[in-house]
Amino acid sequence: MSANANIVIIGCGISGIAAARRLTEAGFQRVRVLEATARGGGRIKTGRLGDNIVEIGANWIHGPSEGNPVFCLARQYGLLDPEALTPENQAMDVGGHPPWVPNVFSSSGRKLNAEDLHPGLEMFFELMHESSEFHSQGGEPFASVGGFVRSEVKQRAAEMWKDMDANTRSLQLCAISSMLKAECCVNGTHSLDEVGLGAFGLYKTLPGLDCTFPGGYEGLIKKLMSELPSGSVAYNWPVRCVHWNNTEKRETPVTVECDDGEKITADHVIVTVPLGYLKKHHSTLFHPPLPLHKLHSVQRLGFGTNNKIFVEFDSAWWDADCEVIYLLWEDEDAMVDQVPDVQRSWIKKLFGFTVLKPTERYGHVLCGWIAGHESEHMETLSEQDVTHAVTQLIRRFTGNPTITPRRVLRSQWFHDPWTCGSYSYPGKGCSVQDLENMMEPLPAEGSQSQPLQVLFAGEATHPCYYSTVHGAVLSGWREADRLISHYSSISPSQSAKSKL
Ligand code: 6YU
Repeated sequence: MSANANIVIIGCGISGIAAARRLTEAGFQRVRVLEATARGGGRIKTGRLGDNIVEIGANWIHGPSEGNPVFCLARQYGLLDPEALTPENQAMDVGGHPPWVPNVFSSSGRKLNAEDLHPGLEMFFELMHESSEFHSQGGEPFASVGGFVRSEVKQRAAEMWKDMDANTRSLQLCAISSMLKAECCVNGTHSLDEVGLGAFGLYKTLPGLDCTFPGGYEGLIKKLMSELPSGSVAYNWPVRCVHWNNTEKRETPVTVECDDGEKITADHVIVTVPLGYLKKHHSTLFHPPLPLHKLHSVQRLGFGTNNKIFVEFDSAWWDADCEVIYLLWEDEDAMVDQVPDVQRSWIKKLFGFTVLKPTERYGHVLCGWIAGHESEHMETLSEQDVTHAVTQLIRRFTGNPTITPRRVLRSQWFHDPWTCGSYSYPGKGCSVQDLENMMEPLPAEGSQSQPLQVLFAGEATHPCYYSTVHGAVLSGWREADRLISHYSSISPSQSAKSKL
């Protein structure tokens, strides 16, 4: 093992932190993390809304059970509520869709009976399940999940709902529009028409009912970082370009050029920047440029926006047991997940709210969810404009013109220059090969140059847990392990010679 290998990690999100910890624990002594911003954690970011702790970025541990490294770390550090630790919670297998208690309000100011929407919701979830069963085999009937769902609903509704009265039927279709918008948030995409049907099933869920961090997700970052050697992270240190395959200095094949012009030489660089950043800056971030097959995968994979709008009230206007509020527009029976005029009606893209629980901890706080270009437009508006739009929306749907939020706070992930969106999804035409290309180190296998010069981690490089915190952690460990096994497979004499 060469403790002397000089390793630079770009990005101090959880994947970079996971890689740095694994390497330092294995005895590597020259590991440096370069982070563009003034903080660690990246898309794990805890903020405040008045006295409340709120998550600006990642919210839940998806599938908190033994197979989830985030759950295991959080448990080890004592960061979870006792309820999340129970065997019952870990055993619940909800396939990515927690069975939340809903309240439904419609655009004519009525509170609907959620039971009345059962046929529409049942059909929708059945189709989402079917969408995940194509497994990139080719020959799938539609290119996108959106195309498949719409077409199937039309066919099945004609048969199964033929005896339903027109109003009830229309309401089912409006509910499906609302669910499509919710699914855009889950997938971090503008529209399900952009999510590839063949690759949709690549995403795997873990058992366990999603749980949160009572003290904030960033508590996990603090714990993990406290175990890194002091001084290993350089903040406010954006990287401009990774020069790999250096020909003149063969003993240090990579030079990392920073924004201030400083050049850092390295044996290996682990790139963990978000896919959104990579899509925008790949041409300047790598010299020589990324190989074409890798670039095409960067382009084919999707990276969209999902934002939150937290709203605090003096009292609840939803039921005490309610966990999610769906907003159903009565003019949306065409199964739409995009609005026709983004500037004027962006707020129609907000599918609804999740309720922050338990009430004793948070008071009356909702989290609104909005994805896509409408969400990107929302980011450009002033806080007053967003507050006004949300207030009008809630007054309209509840039919109560006096409801007034106490505080509002929104996230702005698309305009974050180091993230450029929220998280990745498989775009149309994507396959498992694209995710494999994403994680392939440079230079490609078989090259005569020094191996493992540039490695790639981060959520968008995980083959089945992309878009999640646990996917990011596992990707960081994977690339650290790649280097660890590289050095353990070369003989000590070779290793020492190459480092002296
Ligand atoms: C999860 C959840 N969650 C909500 C929202 C967001 C995300 N996720 P990082 O970006 O963290 O780090 C990179 C660093 O690099 C960063 O610090 C940069 O500043 C730095 N950098 C960039 N350029 C640089 C340069 N040039 N030089 C130096 N440094 C540079 N995940 O598990 N549970 O509830 C949510 C959610 C609003 C925005 C989420 C959630 C995603 C995670 O936050 C994310 O994956 C990881 O934090 C990424 O870590 P990283 O290290 O890779 O990058 C059925 C089905 C369909 C499939 N999808 C379903 C899954 C649902 C996903 N759920 C998301 C939901 C929410 C609500």
